[in-house]
Amino acid sequence: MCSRILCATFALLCLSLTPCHAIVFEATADPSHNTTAPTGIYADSGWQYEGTYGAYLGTMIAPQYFITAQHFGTQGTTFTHNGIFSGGADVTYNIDTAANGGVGYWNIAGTDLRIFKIQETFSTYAPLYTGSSETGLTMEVNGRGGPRGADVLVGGILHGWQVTNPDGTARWGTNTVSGIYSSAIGDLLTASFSASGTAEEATLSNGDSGGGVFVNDGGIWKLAGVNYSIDGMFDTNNVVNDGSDFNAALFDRGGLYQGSDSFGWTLIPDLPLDNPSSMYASRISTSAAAIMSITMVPEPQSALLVMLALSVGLLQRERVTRPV
Ligand SMILES: [Ca+2]
Ligand SMILES: [Ca+2]
Ligand SMILES: [Ca+2]
Repeated sequence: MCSRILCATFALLCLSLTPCHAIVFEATADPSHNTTAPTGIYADSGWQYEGTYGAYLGTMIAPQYFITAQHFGTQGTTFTHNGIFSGGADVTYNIDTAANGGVGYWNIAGTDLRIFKIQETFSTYAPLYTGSSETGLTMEVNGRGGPRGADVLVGGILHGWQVTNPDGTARWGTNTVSGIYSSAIGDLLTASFSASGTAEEATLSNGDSGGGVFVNDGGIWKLAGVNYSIDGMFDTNNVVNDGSDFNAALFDRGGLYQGSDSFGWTLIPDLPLDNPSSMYASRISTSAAAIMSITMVPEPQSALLVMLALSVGLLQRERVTRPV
């Protein structure tokens, strides 16, 4: 769980976005749904690159690096590629706490992204999505937050479900990237919680932060985002401090108030067309260069090759320019 102070800080920056918030499914309330590796068209769609970092998830992105979110703070000194993700035994790696001059991690400036280095070497890691065409792509999303909670009714009609406290169980779901939202903490991928969406339509809940969002780029699933937040909060009234506000996954926000007791409430009109709530994930592509400047350290072997090539070049130049 992130601290209330950090949550408040981010709420200020992001206005209506509520950070630190599991995968909630549109089609089922079953808490054991999608708690094992995806199969069929979603086989190997990203789940295999996830691992646990404290109470949260991170994604392996290079032989010695994983990426996660900043806003929940540091979560200990290990990262585990659990058997549920790998299909094998749990393997726990030790974080290099002296990395980056003793900081112990790298923050990608202007974003919620954070990179850690491990002392050992991962057996697998995710490719990064570096294009700019995420919108409209099918996405797979992973998290360890709470399952679907109580019904949210407007005039007796179901509009979605409240989110619950994290249960620590990793789940995967799917959605479609609906757009890019430029925020104070960088570009965010958005995806709406659609009543008639993807086969495993899902959105985020409390505790899903840090999990990876993957898109299918011409048949290859690549890391395109890191879970950050959801729309919220919601209320059935605009009376402040009566404790009636809640966080929710809504396929229709119509008829509910959105906002907060601190910053005020806005009534969302209840129209015939659904107006779903969205999830937000820190966009990888706009930070890909910054990420790779940290993770793409030259291998000793290729450095040696560069040096060899350089000396050959120097010798040749010397030979050419030497008067005879
Ligand atoms: Ca959707
Ligand atoms: Ca209220
Ligand atoms: Ca409606």
